[in-house]
Amino acid sequence: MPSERDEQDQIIAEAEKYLGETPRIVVLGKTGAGKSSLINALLGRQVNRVGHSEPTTQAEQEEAWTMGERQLRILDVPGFGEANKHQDRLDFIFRQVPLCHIGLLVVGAPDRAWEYERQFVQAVREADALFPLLVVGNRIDMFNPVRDWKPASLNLTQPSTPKEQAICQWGQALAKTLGLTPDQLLLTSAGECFEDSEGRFGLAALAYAIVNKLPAAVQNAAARALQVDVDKRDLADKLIWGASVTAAAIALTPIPLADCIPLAALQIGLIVKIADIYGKVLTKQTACHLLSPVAASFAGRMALASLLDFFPGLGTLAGGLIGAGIAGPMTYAIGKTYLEFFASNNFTPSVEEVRELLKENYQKAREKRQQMEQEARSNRNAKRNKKAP
Ligand SMILES: Nc1nc2c(ncn2[C@@H]2O[C@H](COP(=O)(O)OP(=O)(O)OP(=O)(O)O)[C@@H](O)[C@H]2O)c(=O)[nH]1
Ligand SMILES: [Mg+2]
Repeated sequence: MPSERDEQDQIIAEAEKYLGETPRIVVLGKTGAGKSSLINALLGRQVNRVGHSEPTTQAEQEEAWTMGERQLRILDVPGFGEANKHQDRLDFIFRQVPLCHIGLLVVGAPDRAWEYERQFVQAVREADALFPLLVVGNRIDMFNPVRDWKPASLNLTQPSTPKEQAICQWGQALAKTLGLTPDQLLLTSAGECFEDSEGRFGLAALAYAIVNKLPAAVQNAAARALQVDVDKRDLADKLIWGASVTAAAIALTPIPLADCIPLAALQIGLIVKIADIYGKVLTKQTACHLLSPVAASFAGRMALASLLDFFPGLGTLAGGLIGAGIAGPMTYAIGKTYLEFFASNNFTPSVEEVRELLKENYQKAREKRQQMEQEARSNRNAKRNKKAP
């Protein structure tokens, strides 16, 4: 029999996996497109070498941007399209794509030879139609007249100057060739060099688009690193929903109460992430303690009677099994409950406070049960279909 301590360690280790995820961005494109320059401009510091006349980034460089406990990883892949290395680079990129949360394909203006890019976008779509890919049309200051570069007054929504029109026409042609939706293409200038902060354009919009295309679980860390404001409640709600659907998915095959460690870990991870959105770094131990009245029951340490007290709906279950219909709403109620406390700056709610709000939220959560189960099933089917040859 594992001891309570073992069980708690196991829950924390599982939560660690869920929490340990760092946003990972892969940046790729032909040599000279401005990948390294864009990364430097986005992070506001020089992390990658920038070249002038020959391919500069020679080996894949992974840059971890750390702020306190939070991290963002950006992988700068050497330019593809160099004839003798093209296939090797593509092979490398395709090994990275499943490990990354988002890809940025940088195209340097005014280049119009987009065959490599077209093939690449198509190949990514075939490999994983849901992989978020943004295309960045960079170096837009280079359109004629080159000297006429006033990024502060550039209007690409209603282009009127010859330069604005040239930029927009190029962007439209690029989007058409690569088959992009309007939200997939961003037009930027990383500036002539790192010091050229006044020459930059579109970096804030790019950072915003990156954050919004990332999965909710890593959005907050990326938003911090890229200095993007997020709607806290909206992001927390997305996280809660995602975790509830995951919980429903875990429990699609009913699991014995005593065997619910992944579920508890997911919920601890959720609590830590919601606290993080509200600017509080909770250790997993603290989250575990906060959740102990609830989490402990999943690990079999609390009598079923007190679990029933928390989640009245459980009473209808035979044999002490947790199914998708309970696991989803439970997770939802837990998330919503702690969201309310954290949003009002209460990071140490009492057991009584938790009890009261949890019951209330669990009633509301049960109304969403079918939707959760449905989404869990369709996610499972989508995954199965993806795995099928
Ligand atoms: N005018 C202008 N120059 C840029 C811009 N972005 C990058 N550059 C310049 O273009 C050149 C190539 O930029 P890099 O950032 O090294 O390009 P890269 O895509 O990383 O190239 P590789 O490492 O060789 O794959 C450098 O001289 C940059 O200063 C831009 O938006 N405008
Ligand atoms: Mg480079």
